[in-house]
Amino acid sequence: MESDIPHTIVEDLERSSDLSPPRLDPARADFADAVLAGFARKPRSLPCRFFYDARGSALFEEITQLPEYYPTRAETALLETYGEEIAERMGDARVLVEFGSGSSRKTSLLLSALHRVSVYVPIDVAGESLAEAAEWLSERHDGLAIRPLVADFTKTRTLPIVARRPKLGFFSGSTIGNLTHAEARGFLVNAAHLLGRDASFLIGVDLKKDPAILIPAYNDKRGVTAAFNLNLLERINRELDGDIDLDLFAHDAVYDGIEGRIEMLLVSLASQTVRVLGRAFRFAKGERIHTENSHKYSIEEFQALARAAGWTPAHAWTDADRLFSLHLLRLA
Ligand code: AVJ
Repeated sequence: MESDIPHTIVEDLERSSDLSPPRLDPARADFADAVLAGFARKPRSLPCRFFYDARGSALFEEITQLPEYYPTRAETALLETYGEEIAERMGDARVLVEFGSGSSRKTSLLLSALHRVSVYVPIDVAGESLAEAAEWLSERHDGLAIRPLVADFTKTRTLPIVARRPKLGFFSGSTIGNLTHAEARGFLVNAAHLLGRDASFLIGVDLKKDPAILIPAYNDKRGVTAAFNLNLLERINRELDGDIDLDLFAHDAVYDGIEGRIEMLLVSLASQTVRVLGRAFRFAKGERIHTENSHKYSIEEFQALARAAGWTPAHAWTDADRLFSLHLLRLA
């Protein structure tokens, strides 16, 4: 049978008799498709959205406490220092929509300053942490209506509450850095549609800086980021009948100065064959699996990207060490 599947992959697959994946629930089917496609592709890759199962979300919360990982502390300090000024400039909307909300811990700071907001719409793929965050917030913000949306924020086309305008958007933690520049632009264009005319959008953006600061932030001494990255392989073993030997893969984080991004990788420490849902994939020693991009921007670069997506940069706040920035964008 002549096919356009490259020879090496046919070899990989030949050892597995049945090509059709077993019947899986939608969430696992999505994960299975991404893993089987990612392992069949060269270079190999796995989408970073699959970091956030319950264990991954817990490990990320641990990362935010690490001495090397400055983004969360820097952004929280900016919200604490400029919260009132930010709220004033954001205007008196009633609805706050947050993309990739995670634990919503920083959101509480913003909500405390946004006195008129009565409806909060957190969007996140991690259903468990979304529910936990909603409960945590409702204990702290009386009368706030919370409408969680379990979804991939890059694919969200409608919101649970459409009527009310203007809306405020919040995208924290520099999660926009996970997207390529083209994807980030597409996301900002889509967010404009979702938030509607007269919207204001507050976005956290990690700033370009010395790789000597960036690389340890993604490869900490205690190995928490390594565990966060390797958890992707553990998840394959847990959910997709994988037989991956975790000791035969290592975490790595490199800085690509041309693209201006950190790349997280899993490196095969041996020539080996791993199985996922009965399919075998051969890895050479030193072969890498790409698991995450974390793009860094200068203030000007991010403002140019926002303009290209139809937003008007209204203001930007940075900390004294220029580690992190918060951008207020408006939609005319
Ligand atoms: C949650 C996506 C913003 O890219 O800095 C932390 C995730 N990856 N350590 C980031 C992450 C490795 C984080 N974001």
